[in-house]
Amino acid sequence: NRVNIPFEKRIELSTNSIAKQLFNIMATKKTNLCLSVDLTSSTKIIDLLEKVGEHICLVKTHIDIIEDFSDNFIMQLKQLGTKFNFLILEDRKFADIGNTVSLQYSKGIYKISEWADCVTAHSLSGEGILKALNTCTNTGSKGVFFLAEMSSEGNLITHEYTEATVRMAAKYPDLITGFVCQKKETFSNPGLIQLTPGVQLDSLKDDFGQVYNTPEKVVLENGADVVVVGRGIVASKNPEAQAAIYKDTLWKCYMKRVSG
Ligand code: BMP
Repeated sequence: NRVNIPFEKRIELSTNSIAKQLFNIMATKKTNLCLSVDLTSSTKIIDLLEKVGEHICLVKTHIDIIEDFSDNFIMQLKQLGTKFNFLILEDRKFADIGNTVSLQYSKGIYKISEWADCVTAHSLSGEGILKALNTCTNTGSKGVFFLAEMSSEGNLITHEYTEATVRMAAKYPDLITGFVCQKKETFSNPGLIQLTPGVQLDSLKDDFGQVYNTPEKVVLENGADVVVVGRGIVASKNPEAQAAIYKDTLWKCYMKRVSG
């Protein structure tokens, strides 16, 4: 069962270079925390990452919510990634036809393909989206977290949709880093990474349908490898201390999972 195999061993089972890097970072830094920096000010994001960079393996951005976006911000973000050894996931949730996605990925103001180690994409529009992301010219290695399930209540993803998404991903072993999903049964390939959002220690939901689970539930029961925390850290009074708490709690759950 993939969830009982330690990250070190899963490195060699990966066929995507970003998945290999991420497993490696998690094993070395002993953290499976992904911080979702859903802030609208680039200076606030940089300040926050200076404080919590040591605790995270991955930072997840929504680049289109930033009000003072600049190329300098990207430069600083990349520098922090190198300094603290974390990767960058742009949570763009591409969902259009392949041709449009290839433009959204590499052009416009954000030029996502130039700086994001990996991106998220929906399977809704079909395989063309993966073809497009796969052929886009990009200097380094790249990865895709494919949306197989969502955390929000009332979402329209069915069991059949999830299964078809996992089958679609299997055709692109070089490109797929893993799945954004909620359950351990969703996929079995130990070379792929389960990225699970919807985690908070102090809250069960928000006002817009987000559903939160505890670290224990998502890591031990539901098979999350990398756990996404946004407001649980970002909106707390002391993000630095909170990030350390989430990191320790999540890592303990992971250790329990692989040793038990
Ligand atoms: P928060 O922990 O503040 O609820 O943030 C969760 C983050 O994860 C958001 O950036 C959201 O876009 C993302 N997300 C999610 O909440 N559920 C999903 O199913 C997929 C996501 O990417």
